[in-house]
Amino acid sequence: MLFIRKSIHGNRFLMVLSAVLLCMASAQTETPLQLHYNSPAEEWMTQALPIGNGYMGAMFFGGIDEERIQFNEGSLWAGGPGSHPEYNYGNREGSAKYLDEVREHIAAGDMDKAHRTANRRLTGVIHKGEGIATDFGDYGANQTMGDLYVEVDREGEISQYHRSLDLDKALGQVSYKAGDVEHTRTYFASYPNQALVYRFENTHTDGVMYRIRLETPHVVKRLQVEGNVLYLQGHVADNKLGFETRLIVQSDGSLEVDAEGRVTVRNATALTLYHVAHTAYQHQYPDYRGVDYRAKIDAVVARLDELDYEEIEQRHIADYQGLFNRVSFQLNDINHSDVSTDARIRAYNQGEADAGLETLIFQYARYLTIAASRPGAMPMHLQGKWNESTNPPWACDYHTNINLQMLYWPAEVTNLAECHVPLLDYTAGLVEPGRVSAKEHFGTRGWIVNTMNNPFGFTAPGWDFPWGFFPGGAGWLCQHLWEHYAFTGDEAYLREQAYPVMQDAALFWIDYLTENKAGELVSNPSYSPEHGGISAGASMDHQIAWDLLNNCLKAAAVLGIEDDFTHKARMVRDQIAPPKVGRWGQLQEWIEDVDDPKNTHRHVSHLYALYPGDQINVLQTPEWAKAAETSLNARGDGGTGWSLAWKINFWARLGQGERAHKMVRKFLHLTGETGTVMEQAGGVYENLFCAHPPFQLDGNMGAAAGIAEMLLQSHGGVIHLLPALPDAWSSGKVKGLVARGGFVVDMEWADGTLTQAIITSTQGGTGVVRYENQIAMVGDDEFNQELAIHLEAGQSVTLKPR
Ligand code: FUC
Repeated sequence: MLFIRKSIHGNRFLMVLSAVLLCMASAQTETPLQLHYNSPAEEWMTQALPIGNGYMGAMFFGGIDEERIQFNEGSLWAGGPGSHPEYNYGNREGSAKYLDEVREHIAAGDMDKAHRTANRRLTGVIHKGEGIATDFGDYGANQTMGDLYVEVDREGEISQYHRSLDLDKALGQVSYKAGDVEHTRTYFASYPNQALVYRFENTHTDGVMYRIRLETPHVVKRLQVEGNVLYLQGHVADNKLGFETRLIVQSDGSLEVDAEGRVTVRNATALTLYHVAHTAYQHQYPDYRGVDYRAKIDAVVARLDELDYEEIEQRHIADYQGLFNRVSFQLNDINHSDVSTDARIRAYNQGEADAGLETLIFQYARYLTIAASRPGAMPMHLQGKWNESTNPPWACDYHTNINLQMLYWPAEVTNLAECHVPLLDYTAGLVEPGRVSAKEHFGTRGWIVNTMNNPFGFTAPGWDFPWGFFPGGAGWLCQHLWEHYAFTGDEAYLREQAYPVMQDAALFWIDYLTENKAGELVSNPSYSPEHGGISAGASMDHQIAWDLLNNCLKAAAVLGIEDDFTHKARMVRDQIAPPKVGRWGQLQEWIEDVDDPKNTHRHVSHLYALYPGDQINVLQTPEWAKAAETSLNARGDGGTGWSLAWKINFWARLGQGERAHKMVRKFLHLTGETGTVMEQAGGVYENLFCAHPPFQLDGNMGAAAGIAEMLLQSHGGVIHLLPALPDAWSSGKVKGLVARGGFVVDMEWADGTLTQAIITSTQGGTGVVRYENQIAMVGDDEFNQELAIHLEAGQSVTLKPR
């Protein structure tokens, strides 16, 4: 148990000193990386600021008379086992027997009938009913855990208000003066201590009064204060998933509690709240329960008890900077970091150049990744770890037809491989339920997951087509397993965890693909994600299947495996319908040449092979790359937040820096739209969260991946330096980006030309480095566009341009 401290002021000097020392030690950024504002947040989605420790997320508003901190724990979901007696992981038993009928209608050219039959027979199933509070029946939805309110007493006028999120140290801060009294608040989320920490301080000689209460929309079993600990225990109404949130109150003031579980702290000059939460959820099919969350919280609290505030804060900063400081990125000279972030975005939208805002959005995505995805925690959902609703748009779930994967696009290249782990672990957990869905819905071996996935093993197709049909989700997730190896070189991981999961996903495609009249293997029936009608088949399926089999073969080669599976995988890969160029020079979205050149749909699924896949690239498959460009031009430069972000990556892969930069500018368009708009309204909010709209974190991550892709690419066996540098980024430096093969790349450039590149190998190995205007090793005068490098682990090479 932690005791209320009498005085904590003595440690302030130490705290400031240690912060200064830490800052000097890390001094990696030249200008502060900060989001900052001159007023409190009024709106959760667009203005409040996020902190997170991987497990928990919280949004603080910085209200003056009352602070609101909305909080989440990533495993609190409605739906799944227990929510409805017939919950069956979405599966419609025996659905696969209708596949032939659908195929017959397609063969007869009756696409309407094919779609109607598919929509009646092949869809997954949800159950609605009494006691189910979300729109998604027993599929459920991610849940807010609740809100913490802290009322703050004040006298006098408010002045000098400032609210910020510091990305260098992952600290939220609020400061203002009430009359002559200075108030400051600090918010952070500690991964090493598994707690959220909020600290309120003031300079009033007698201290002020703070009043604390917790609220939750869930069933409350206990809301009680014991000593200085506030307990809130409850469960989600429909599935009875238990949880506890615990708040430890420390202050130099006097503490009173009331029967409603409110705590009043009087005459306090400092108040520190340690906030811990866990649930009974366990990622284990079929029950998804089993964590003793109260014991877990006890253990966390016992560890907190051994440290004081300063130590906890320092441990947090050291842990965070251990990841964050791996990459630094500066552009040009102009920097507007002193302007409040909202005003800064507005000026940028008026056409002002602000490369610092572009580096900020890049680093913000890295901050958000660290805050929302740490080993042991759930992967990021549509809003990362921040959701204030019990019935959020799209269930705030795991969408695997772009969104979940995009959330992790920057993880490896921006040197946060550890943060990728929650997705990789989660994917492994989908195999068991996914096998049942593959068998019931497609009559195949292997595992699948479709468009929408909850954490309770819902791997069946969605409950309506076209949107619900997407067995390609599994193969796409497996790309992440392979990429984790490609960047880290972790062979044990590849052998034990990745390869078996990839291989099992490949079995689905080996069984499902059918030969068409042209002798090509096709996905029949299929739909291109959320776009167009039923087909035989959709190009994205073919590209994902090709990519998955190709990655399986690369993995098998690394692991020295050559067996019946690799033999079959090779045959199937080589027979899959390749990308096709259609009647107006476009890359076809379907095997049927039916693309509409006027269509500007947000999904650009048929360009998967260009990014994130690598079946198409400018150097090796220029005709397909040209067709992809034609398609991309037709789709236009608009879109939802994630769609704009995807287009940054496409243009970067096409080597077109100006166009990629145009998409960066479009992505940073400030929108006030918070409702669901499906087309052409994407951008960001004042808090720099991506607006689909509504808020979706995927676009933040996709944009950061795209920015990285403009600076460094490493697909297709080539480490390409500055492949898509726009004029607006004429001078700059970036350190710590990672290329496949485990090469860490530091680059500097001026006047649009590379001045130096240092490449360090983390694993030892060979690579080919490319720079369009030719490079040579320092000390060597043989300049070439491509240069082979051989490095031992830990060894570096310095390259210079011609
Ligand atoms: C897919 C997209 C939508 C949205 C949703 C969460 O359905 O088509 O645009 O991003 O996921």
